[in-house]
Amino acid sequence: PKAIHLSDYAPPAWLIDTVELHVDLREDVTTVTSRLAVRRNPVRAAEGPAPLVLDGEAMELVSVTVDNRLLHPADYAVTAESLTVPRLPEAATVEIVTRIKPQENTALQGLYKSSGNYCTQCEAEGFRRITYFLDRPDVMARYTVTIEAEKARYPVLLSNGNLVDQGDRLDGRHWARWNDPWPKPSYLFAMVAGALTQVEDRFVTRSGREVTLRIFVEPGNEGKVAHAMDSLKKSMKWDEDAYGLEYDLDIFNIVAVSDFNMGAMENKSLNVFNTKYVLANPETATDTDFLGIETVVAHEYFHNWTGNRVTCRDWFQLSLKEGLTVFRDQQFSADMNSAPVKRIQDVTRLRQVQFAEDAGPTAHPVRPESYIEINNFYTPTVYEKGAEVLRMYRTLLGPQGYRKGIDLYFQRHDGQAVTTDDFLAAMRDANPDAAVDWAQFQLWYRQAGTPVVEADGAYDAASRSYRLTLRQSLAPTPGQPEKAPLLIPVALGLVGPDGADLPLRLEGEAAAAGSTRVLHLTEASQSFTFVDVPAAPVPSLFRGFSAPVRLRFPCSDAELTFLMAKDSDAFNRWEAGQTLATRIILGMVAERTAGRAMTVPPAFVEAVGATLARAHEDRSFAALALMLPSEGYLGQSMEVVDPDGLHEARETIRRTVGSSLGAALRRLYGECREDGPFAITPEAMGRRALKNACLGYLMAAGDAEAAALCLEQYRGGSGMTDVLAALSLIADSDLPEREACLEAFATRWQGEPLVMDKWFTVQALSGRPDTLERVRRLTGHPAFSIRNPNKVYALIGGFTANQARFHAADGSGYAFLAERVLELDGLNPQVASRMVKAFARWRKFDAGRQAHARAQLERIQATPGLSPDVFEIVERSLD
Ligand code: DPP
Ligand code: ZN
Repeated sequence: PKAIHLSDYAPPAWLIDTVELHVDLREDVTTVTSRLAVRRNPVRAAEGPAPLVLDGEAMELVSVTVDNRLLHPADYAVTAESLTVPRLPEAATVEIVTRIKPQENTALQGLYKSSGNYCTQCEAEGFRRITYFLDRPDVMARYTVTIEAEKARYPVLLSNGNLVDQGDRLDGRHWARWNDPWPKPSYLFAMVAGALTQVEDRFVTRSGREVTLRIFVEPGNEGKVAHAMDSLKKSMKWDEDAYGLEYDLDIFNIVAVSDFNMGAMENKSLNVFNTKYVLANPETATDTDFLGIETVVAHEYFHNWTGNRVTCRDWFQLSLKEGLTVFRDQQFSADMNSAPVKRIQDVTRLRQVQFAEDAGPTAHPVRPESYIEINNFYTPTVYEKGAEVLRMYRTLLGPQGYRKGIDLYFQRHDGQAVTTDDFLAAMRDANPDAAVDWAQFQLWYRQAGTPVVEADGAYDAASRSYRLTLRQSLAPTPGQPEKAPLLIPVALGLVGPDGADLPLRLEGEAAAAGSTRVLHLTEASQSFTFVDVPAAPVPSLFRGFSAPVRLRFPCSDAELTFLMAKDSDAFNRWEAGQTLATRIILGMVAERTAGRAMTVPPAFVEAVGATLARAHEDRSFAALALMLPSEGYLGQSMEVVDPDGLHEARETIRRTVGSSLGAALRRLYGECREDGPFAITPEAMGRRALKNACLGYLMAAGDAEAAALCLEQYRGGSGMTDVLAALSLIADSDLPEREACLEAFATRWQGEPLVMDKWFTVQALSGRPDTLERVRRLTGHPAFSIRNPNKVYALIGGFTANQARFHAADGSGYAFLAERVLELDGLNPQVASRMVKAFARWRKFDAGRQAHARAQLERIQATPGLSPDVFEIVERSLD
């Protein structure tokens, strides 16, 4: 497989103005007839007449016709990846007939079958598995699509845009024709044919357009779409209010399918969703699921402007639409729920997965420079770090400056395929007075890795001044040995002895400005002196996590406890607790390594006690404050990751807190029990989260009373959030009821695939020593299928997230994963590649584990016929 480089980008030699697609669906074979109106791209005219080279793979070519003249096979050339038609006039109508077998498509890219229904996934390069095409995002065409199928089996026929005509044939078949008036790249094409039921609603846009909203699901699931529909309407309204963006067609359709590689897909007016992000009721879905649905429905809807109306020039620009759209869905969810809680959740995820990516062999910039397989670049860096870059624009320009930039971006680029540089230029040009070095800011797109910021502060009582020194550094990443300093927005406050924010006046300024302000760290090392500081402050740095960096600040445990209680910035109150917990857990691991007993400092237990005492102020926040950093995230702070030490230390803290604060935890648990009807509101979700956090500590302490509470919650729980929280604790325990509970759950929910996914995950995440054995056994369970991505993510993905068990010292976890990757690669390379990424951190572990991991990576590498997807990740990992 060959690498593709950003620096090789050239505009297409040909353009396609219109596509008329006819798709004839039959059980044995599907025939696709595609009529393309092509013309030479004027911007490439100087180079002389280039042949028309279309992308295409995994299909059979039947015929090629140019301007109604059937070509002889000698008149064109076909390879495994392309069709070349030489000697065309300036413009032509090219008709291509191909045959495909969607029923045998296990890769779930292009046209495939899920639960007997036809659906498509074309991003990034799936359209070339349906017909030959210029399958690149800078070729935008108008589509007219006719779908023909047997009416009884496939009563519903959908594509993008508007239904313009339909009819029945005499032989029991029927057809429907759809036209999409908006030019679009092929990756946004979609079609669906199947036996689906629909739930309908409507939304009136602010300028009065009536939009019909439909969600299509398999019969029987109609009762589980209300939350998704509600989320869609909220998203449509929010985008009008927050960004001034309205929907632009009369129909918006969502189809839920159970076999889907990603979460969902933003095809123009025909979003295709993984059922996981559509179906929910309180019996089957957790609060996390409800929030996930709200976010993903919004995300895909928001793509209609950020992605569809303005799309990417090439796939190196993926973050142009994904980073921006993730940022938009984060803003939306923050507005619908609690902003600080949402921020804490987003940062937790960023650190857990993106910081890990940045620190390993697959590190890449937000705008990558090269790839072998684009599917490998739908990453936390492109998505989540990309969203942080958007957030930094807003932090630097303020809400109004940011909005001006967004408005200019749409004014300039509506209908175009553009780059992250174009986006930056719009932000810059809309804010000519902003004191931002844009060339330096652009480095956030170009440099991989997580910057480290070291801070140091000194208070001088005599001059009443506080001097803050910040130093930034960025370690080398693959292909980038040298790094330049970044423009890092540092939102900070100075907290006075009574907990109030002190006024912030920098030396040389006339007056103080606010209680939080944004400093621009632009140099490798820079000092800032604040004057008129009445007493020694505790600095609160990177409020709201104002930049995606790792902060090192040598403050005392007492200062952290102070910030936990007093900081006016909710994010930093949480952050102080996390920093303290991290420090203590790492200290305990060091004690264990030195052969000493691990002890939990009483001050830490006291700090947790104080959090419990304040918990009623904001229960969702308290639940997050009680959450210890994950073992995976803690591992990122160790020179050599010690998975067993981390697991034991973390469990020891949980046990100690559970037994020392048992009474308070039980009281709080009782207070949080539902006293009204079940509700999906931030308030009710906060109650449940806090209650389950308390239950977790109580179970860790292992007393009989806690076990009884947990079993009672499992058996009598109203709603999946409580049932699953209890089941996870049971699955992690030695309770004699354990097996019976797990079995009862599977019996109860065997007809609900999404609930069975949870059942697989709780077992895969169990800290028990027999977890791998159980996971192996579960791969043979009737509800498991290696062909269903959700099942793979739930069981295999769950297991690789279980640091202590996956990284077992004997290499058994690695061997298991390698077997599954090889099994998957022949079926679904995209999913196989996602799984193989779990090896990427292998060099962070000790020599013994490294040897085991290397052996498995080499075993995969040596396997003939590897997909480019897995090949690329393995190559990088071994590099
Ligand atoms: N389906 C993916 C997303 O919406 C890729 N566009 O992010
Ligand atoms: Zn997206």
